[in-house]
Order: sequence, then structure tokens, then C-alpha cells
Amino acid sequence: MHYKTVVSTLVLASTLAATPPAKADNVAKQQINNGWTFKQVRGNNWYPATVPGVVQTDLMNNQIIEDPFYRLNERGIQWVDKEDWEYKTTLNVSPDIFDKDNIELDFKGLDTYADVYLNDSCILKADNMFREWKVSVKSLLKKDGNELRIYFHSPIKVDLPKFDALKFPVEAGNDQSENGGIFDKKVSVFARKAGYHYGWDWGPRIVTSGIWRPVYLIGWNDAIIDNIFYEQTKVTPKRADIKAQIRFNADKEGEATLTIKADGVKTVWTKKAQVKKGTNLIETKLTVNNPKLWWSNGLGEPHLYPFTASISMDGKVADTKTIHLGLRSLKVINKPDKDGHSFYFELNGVPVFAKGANYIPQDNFLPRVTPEQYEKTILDAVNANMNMLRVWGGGIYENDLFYDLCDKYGIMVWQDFMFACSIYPLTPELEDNIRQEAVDNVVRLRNHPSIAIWCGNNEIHTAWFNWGWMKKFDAYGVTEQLRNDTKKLFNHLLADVVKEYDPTVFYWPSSPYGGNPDAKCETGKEIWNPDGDAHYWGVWHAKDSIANYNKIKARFFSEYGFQAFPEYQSVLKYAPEERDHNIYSDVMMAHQRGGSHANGLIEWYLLNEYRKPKDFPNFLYMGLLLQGDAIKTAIEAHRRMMPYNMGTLFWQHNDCWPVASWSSRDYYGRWKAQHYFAKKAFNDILVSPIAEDGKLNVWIVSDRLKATKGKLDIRVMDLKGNVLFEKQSNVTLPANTSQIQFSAPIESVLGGKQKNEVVVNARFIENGNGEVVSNNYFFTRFKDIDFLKADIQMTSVPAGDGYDVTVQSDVFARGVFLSIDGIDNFFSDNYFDLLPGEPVTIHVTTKLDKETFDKQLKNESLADAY
Ligand code: BMA
Repeated sequence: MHYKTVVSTLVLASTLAATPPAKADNVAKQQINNGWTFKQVRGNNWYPATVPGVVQTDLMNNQIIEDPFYRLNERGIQWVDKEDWEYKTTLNVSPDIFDKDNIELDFKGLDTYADVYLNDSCILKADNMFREWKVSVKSLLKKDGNELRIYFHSPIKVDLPKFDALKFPVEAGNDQSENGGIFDKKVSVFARKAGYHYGWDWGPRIVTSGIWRPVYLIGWNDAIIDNIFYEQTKVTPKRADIKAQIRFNADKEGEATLTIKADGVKTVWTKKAQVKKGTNLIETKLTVNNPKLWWSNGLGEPHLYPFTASISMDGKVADTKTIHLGLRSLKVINKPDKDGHSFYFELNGVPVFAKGANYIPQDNFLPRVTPEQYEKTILDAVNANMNMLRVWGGGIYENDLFYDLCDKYGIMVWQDFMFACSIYPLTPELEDNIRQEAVDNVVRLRNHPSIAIWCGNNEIHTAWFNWGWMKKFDAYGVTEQLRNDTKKLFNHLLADVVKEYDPTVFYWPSSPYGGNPDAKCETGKEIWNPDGDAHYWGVWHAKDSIANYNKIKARFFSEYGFQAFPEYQSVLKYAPEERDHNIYSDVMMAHQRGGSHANGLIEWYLLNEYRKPKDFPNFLYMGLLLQGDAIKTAIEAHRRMMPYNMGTLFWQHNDCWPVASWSSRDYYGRWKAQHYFAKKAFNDILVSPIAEDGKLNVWIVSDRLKATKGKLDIRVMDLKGNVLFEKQSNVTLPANTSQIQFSAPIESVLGGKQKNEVVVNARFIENGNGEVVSNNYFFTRFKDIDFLKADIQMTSVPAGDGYDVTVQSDVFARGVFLSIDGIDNFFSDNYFDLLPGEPVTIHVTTKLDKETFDKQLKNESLADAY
């Protein structure tokens, strides 16, 4: 089997992320990341601090607290969020800034309640981690020895009085206030701060404070560009029409010239305008003929044009800004049809089946996530054949780099606003703060071609209708008030911001949602949502059988998921002691935030589908296989349902710490079985055999934009490899379709064997390039199959950054798992099936020498695990 892999080109990515503007001496910038110290306000000692950073990582770096991700350490650091903290540095202003007429401090992000002092003048009181703050400071600055000091109020202490003043209980089911020692006081709903900091059902409770994004000092003369918006009003293969809006500040009146050029486009656009002192806006229309369009991963090249805009005054360039623009038309088609309402993404006129996952923040300590980790996270989506990630509403509006990488690699972004699973009682101040937060982020992100949809929140609509919220507040007489707050926020305020600042992108009030703010969207019957997107949690939370994924329909699955622990080598990193190695041990339970309910579900499903694992490492291995099989079942079912259903985003792409969760890759970036299985299930051509109504049907789904021809080869064999049935046929796969390409009564393919004695192998071999897409199917549950002990032979040869390992088995081997010690290695495929006598070659990336590698390399298959 051959799958393409995209490798890191980080040099390019970081260039992309931090494209320096063409030199304009009128603007100078200095990052304030040196000389910072911090202290507990009640204490006396100042310690060195890292900026950007947060107080918990600074405490760790100074050996004051221990790594909270290790064993039970999270419990010992809960005091930190009840304290106030102070950060300071001495600021010497570089001469090219000091001489400028205008100087401002630009705080890209402060977490969260922060009073900022410059030379003892309070210049800012910040109260929203998601906002950017700019302050003019020219009059306060000396050349050298300025003191910049930031006082962070405990977010818990600031918000407790707001909680105590409420006459009704708030809803914030995931806020682990009790772990934080504040009983049921769920204060997370008052802070405009990442929801998951307060805990989630996959995350610890670590409420951070700090200068979490960079701080800059910026000096300028004449004019400075504040913001550019390239609104793509109409894009076709023939022409792209763009309305460019350049907002800039000028410190004098006069004539300004705007110049825009783009690499690869012949036209240079210029426009002159009279400007006034203060904020100015110049608008101009741009047309690009025969544009190279931006395509999502799998459909074509995500082409980016660097557009450079300059503002000149008095014949001199004042400021310049380059933005990488992907020209595309990207819509959500949510229109009435015979079944309800469609819900699909249309890219450059083509309906695109969305394949991907939900994304959460990559760490509890956001500033320490490296550019390399960002790129790996996105590449792990690209290399699993995804074309969409959903930035989920309980985390953050991500860093620019995240979207730069999505632009570059063709990953469409479903962008939630940062609200999840909670009631947010509105006050006029909070409303205003939220509006400003929405404007800041929509404006910051709207030029990214990857932004495909803005969504108001995660699960707040469904919570009102399906989680009993309608009744809950009656006793306090506030149901109507809270309903109104919810609708005001998600059906009006945020919708209006998107309409005003990013009018070509679709806004959807909640996920899931069906289009009507006053109606339930998810029915809980076989059709989960006929009008919009669905979160199908029947499998997992409600114990529906895994096979139910084949039945439940929706127009778009934006969530569903299945938990597994990380692999054994990863568990050893956070739970290294022998006594930890039981899923109910204190340490394993602290790293399972779904509690014993979730562990119980893993065990229940495992014993339903498989036999009893013989020990702890094999419990982990089988649990991973179980998760992989469940999500493979779901993805294949969702793709077979095309075009009724047009998207499948599993929960979840990643973890923020080491934990048992629904993630497909663990905190250390290790691929779980699920990620390997998802990669195959997301392949642009999918062969999907399934038993339906007494028949073996083989569906083939093609996401290609052109018809494809090839051979379909179906074999049914026993576990020793005796072929009981074989059928080869020439098939044509029409573009962008899902079709049954083979169908026969099950009895007719068994060759006299029982259903639990055979495996179905279906392969599509493409004409021309000979590319093979292969898939296996079993008629019964795995626990009903007597898998044979496999004799698996492995031979390795040095290749590139590791070894190519050829693996072969005498009998059918289910879920072959290869491993070496530690986690600094990568297997190009794992947990794969081996057909008897048919070798497979895997590439292993590792630094081990050949002798050590061969000695360490182990394998096992399902028959060895129980
Ligand atoms: C969905 C998500 C998250 C949650 C996950 C697992 O509802 O939106 O809130 O972590 O399910 O329960």
C-alpha cells in the first residue's frame, strides 16, 4: 500500500509566519522579551521569568513547583491561581524607536486580569486573554531604564465575587472547581479566558496567568498600517475580484499613496488619497485574471500569492505589509432540499467532503508550544489525508502560525468563537468586552484562505434543548433572561461582527445546530440532524454499539469520538512506577478526566468486541485497536453516506497533556492506532466492504474531481490464507461519489466456512500508476474470531532517517503492532493487518544503530494480547 507523506519544511513555514515587511525606516519594532523577573505579590523574592510565558512554567523553571503533568503533581500546584503575581523588566529603548514621533506598546496577549504600569503610570487594565492591546506611550518613555511592570490579579479571586452575587447556579459542567479547592464555584464563565484552563473531560485544572503572547514596542513616523482586509468578493477560475481595505494611522494631514503588488501578478495597483490626522481608510478594487486558485489538501495545490501593500507619504514609503493570500471561493451551502437542509462546504464551485478532526490547544502552557510542534500538528493532519480542522470553542483563537500552516497545507478551518458548554450571564461590560474580542480576532484572521466558517460556540444550543437547561433555571425565574442572553450573543452579536468584518464567510450560531434558534437540532433518532451539523455521541457516552455508526445519519458530523489510553511507552513517561500500572490507580485516574465512568466504558466496549487482555500493556494495546476500529467504522460509514452527509470530523486531533482521551495522537505526538486507521479511511479513494441486508457490499468512495478507472479485486480467505472466493472486475469511479461497486449474498462468498472464520480483503488497483487501496472486513465481532498465533518475520535495512522493515506473517495477523523503547521514533504504519505470506514494508524513523534497533524491535498481534 502506498500513501504520500508530506515532510516538514519549517524554514519556509516560519518565513511565512514572520515575513519581514520590506524595509520602511519609518516604522521600527522591538520585542520586549529580555530581563523579565516575577514574584508572588505577597512575597519578596524576584525570580527570572520567560516572556512570553505563564507563571506556572516560570515556577517550574525556578524549581519552585514540580512538573504538573507528572504523576499526581497537578494537585500540588492548585494554590498558584489564588495568588496575585507581578512581572517586571527594565526597558532601554533602541535609538531608531526612541526618535520616532509616535511610540506604542503592543501586547499581543495578556492572561487575563492585568494592570500594566510604565514608570509607575498605569497605562492599561486588561481583562480578556483573547484581545490585543495597544497603548501610546511616547510621553511616558525615557531613553533608558524604563520600568515596565504588569500586575496579574488572581483570576479566581477576581471572579469569585461575581459568582457569589448571582442568584442562580451557572452551568459549566467541565469546570473542575472542586479540584481547585473552591467547591462548586464555577467561576470560569466570568473570565474571557480559555475554558479548558479550568479543566475539561480530557484536561487538568491549571488556571494560568501571564504574558502569554509577545510584547512589542513600536515607533513610527508619518503613517503606520493598522490593518488590511482583502475581501474576496467573487472568485472564479477566470478572475478574482478583491476589495482591498487598508486602515492606517497618520500623524499629519497630506496626500498618501497606496501601492499593492503581488508576486505572480503583473498589475501593480496604486491609489492616492487625502489623509487626515488619525485613522484613515483607503479602499480599492483589485482584479486578478486567471488566478491560481487555493485548494484544500487532496484536491490541488493550496497556492498562495504574497500581496504587498505600501503606504507612502511625501514620496517616502511609510509602512509596508505582506500578506499571503489564497484566492478561492469558499462557501457553506445550507439550503433546503428534499431531506431537510444541505450542509456542505463548496470550494471553488466544487462540493468538498470535509475530512478531519476537532483541535484543542496543544498544551496547558500555551507559550511553550514550539513552531516545530505547530507544524507537526498540522502535518499530522495533512498526512492523515485530512482537509479540515475544527478549532473548538473551549480553547483559544489560535496563533497566526497555526492559520499560516493551514493556509500553506490546504487545511480548511472551522473556527469556533471561544464559548463552550456553559451559561455566560451577560452584563453590559461583558457584552462590550466580547464584542471587542470578536472584532479583534475576526479582523486578525479574515485574510486566511483556510477560514471556512465562523461558529458561535460549542454545544450551547444543544445543551439548552438536550441537557435539561430549559427546566433548570425555572426555579430561579431566570430562564427567559438566560435564553435571551444566549440568543443575543450567538444569534446577533457575533453574527453581526462576522457580517460587518468578514462578510463573505458563513456564520453558524452553534455546533451542533439546525438553523432554528428555538428548536432542537439533534433528534436522537436514526437521522441525527437533517438540517445542519451533528455531534453523535450515542457510541461512547450512551453505550450504543460501535456498529451504530453505520446507521446514524446526519448532514455533517462535526463531532463523535471514542477514548483510548496512550500507548505503553507514552504512559511510562507520566506514570513510570509499577504500582501505577492499573487503569484505576491514583495516577492513571488523575490522567483520566472522564473518571471511572470513562474507564468503565473502555472496559465495557472492549469486552463486547474483544477478548480479555492478559495484562496492563496489552490492555493499552487492545484499547488502542478498539478505538481505531471504532473510528474507522464511523469514518467509512460517513463517507459512504455521501452526498447526504458531507463531512466527518472526529473528536479529537490532539491532547494538551498526557491523558486517556478521545485523541488520535497523544500529548507527545505519538500516533494512536486511530490516526493510522483514519489516514487510510480518509484516503481520497476509499474501498469500504460491509455486510448490508444479508449481502456483502463493496462501496468505493472517490473524492477526486475526475473519474478514475481501475481493477476491483475482492478476496475472501480463511485465516491461513486459503482463498474461498475471488472476484476481479474493471470499475470506473465517477468523480466525487460514493457507490456500491460489488454486491453478492454473504453465503455465496464464504466457501462453506462460517462467518467468523474468514476475512474479506478488497483492493482497488488504479489503472496507470498501479496505486493500491486495500481494506479488510470481518463479518463478526473480533471476540468471536479464533485468531491464530502468527509467526511474524521482520527484516530491516538502513534507509534515510532510519530503517525500512519488511514484515511478513505465516497466517492472518490482526493489528500488528511494532515498537521500540521510548517515544523518539515514528512508524510509517502500525497496528496493520498482515495477509498470510504477503509482505509489507514499513519505514521507521529512529536514531538507533542497526544492532540496537534490531534487538529492540518487537512485534505483536491481536492473538498475543489475551
Ligand atoms: C464534546 C466536546 C467536548 C468534550 C467531548 C468529549 O462534547 O465538545 O466538550 O470534551 O465532547 O466529551
